[in-house]
Amino acid sequence: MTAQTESVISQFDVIAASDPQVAEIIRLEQQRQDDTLELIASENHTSPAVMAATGSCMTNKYCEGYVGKRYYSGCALYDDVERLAIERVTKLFGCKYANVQPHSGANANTAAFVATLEPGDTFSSIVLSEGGHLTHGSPVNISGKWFKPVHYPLVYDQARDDFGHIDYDAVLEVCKQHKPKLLICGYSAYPRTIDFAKFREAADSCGAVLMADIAHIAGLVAAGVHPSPFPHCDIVTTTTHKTLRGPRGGLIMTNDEELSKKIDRAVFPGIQGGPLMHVVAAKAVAFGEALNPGFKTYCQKIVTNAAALAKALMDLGYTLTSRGTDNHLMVMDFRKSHPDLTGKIAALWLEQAGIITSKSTIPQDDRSPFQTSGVRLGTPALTTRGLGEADMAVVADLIHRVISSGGDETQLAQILEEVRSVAQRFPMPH
Ligand code: DSN
Repeated sequence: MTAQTESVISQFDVIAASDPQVAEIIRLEQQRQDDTLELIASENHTSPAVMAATGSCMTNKYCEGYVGKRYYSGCALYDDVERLAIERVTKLFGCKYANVQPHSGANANTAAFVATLEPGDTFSSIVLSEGGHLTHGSPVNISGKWFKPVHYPLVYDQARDDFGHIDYDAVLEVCKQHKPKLLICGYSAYPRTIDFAKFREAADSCGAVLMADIAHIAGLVAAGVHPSPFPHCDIVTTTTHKTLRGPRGGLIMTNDEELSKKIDRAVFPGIQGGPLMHVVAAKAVAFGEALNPGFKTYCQKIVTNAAALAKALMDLGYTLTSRGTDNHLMVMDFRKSHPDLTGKIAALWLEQAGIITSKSTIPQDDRSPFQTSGVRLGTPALTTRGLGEADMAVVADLIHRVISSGGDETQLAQILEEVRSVAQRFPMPH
């Protein structure tokens, strides 16, 4: 029995004694996680220590304000843990200032907007359907309702018949023409390395604040496996629960003292009230874990696993956007190999076989975000469980058999059994 399973069982016993209904749901969820292969690029399995901190007594306290400046009594230990989280994360990313209070990546991004823009101001980003994020100007999000997005395009690579790479010339052109006050780089479904220096040049051409949303690649950046947005970017936002392997939450970093003050005011009292201090404590634990030398090796494995999975899928005849990956994720584009298959249906079949993914629009997709023509895959969670490069060929083969089954229930049930036995060979981390 792993430490994670033991800790879940002891927490489970406490919950079961008081609320059997909720305990049963949690037990089934642990079983689901144990028995399936998690390939959602934005998900991971945290350590038992991160989960224990999240479930600790630090959930009981109100701590509006910041270290040494709280609105409630009894916050001294919360100051200690928030200070520790800040010290660790600034060391981890090599920057001067950090706000560890955003409840989520979406809140971190909204706070960055509030800190740098007035309602109606123009900013630039990639559109959600091409790999951007809801909070980068979607018309249904506050970023698109209150501010004016101008989206820069991906470039068409004729030789590869592909739209998978950022068009850095177009970014510069958009900046010169529209003069955004904020330029955003960093994405949710972009499999390639981001050239932050090129974004700096574009931002400087119009005096824009340059913001990197590294939610997906934060762990890789911290480990030095992806180039750092520092010193090029003015503001760096991220989540803490993806490749960084911490608790669910957000984070904002900068090297600029004035910006850091604006960011602090934007987070609290601008858009949030009391911080989730149990989560701040868990962030401190996760940042401590990421400072360990083993984290670099882990992130290197995430990337080599992704490269191996991408190669295996392409060898099986699948098309990936940008024709591969440099980081932890890849997007399967079914339009050529399976023109009638939507991402929605593919993700459903995969789930029936115990392989958990997310449907994804692909650049130039003519299907809606509810249907999509692709599926996004990532290797952080599999790598956490200890799967290696050789196992990626097995995973690719399982995916291929699911897609080739055409949704046949009998075949999917057989594959589910095989997935379970693969998953059981790789118990949760401890
Ligand atoms: N929902 C996250 C993702 O899947 O990429 C982004 O917030």
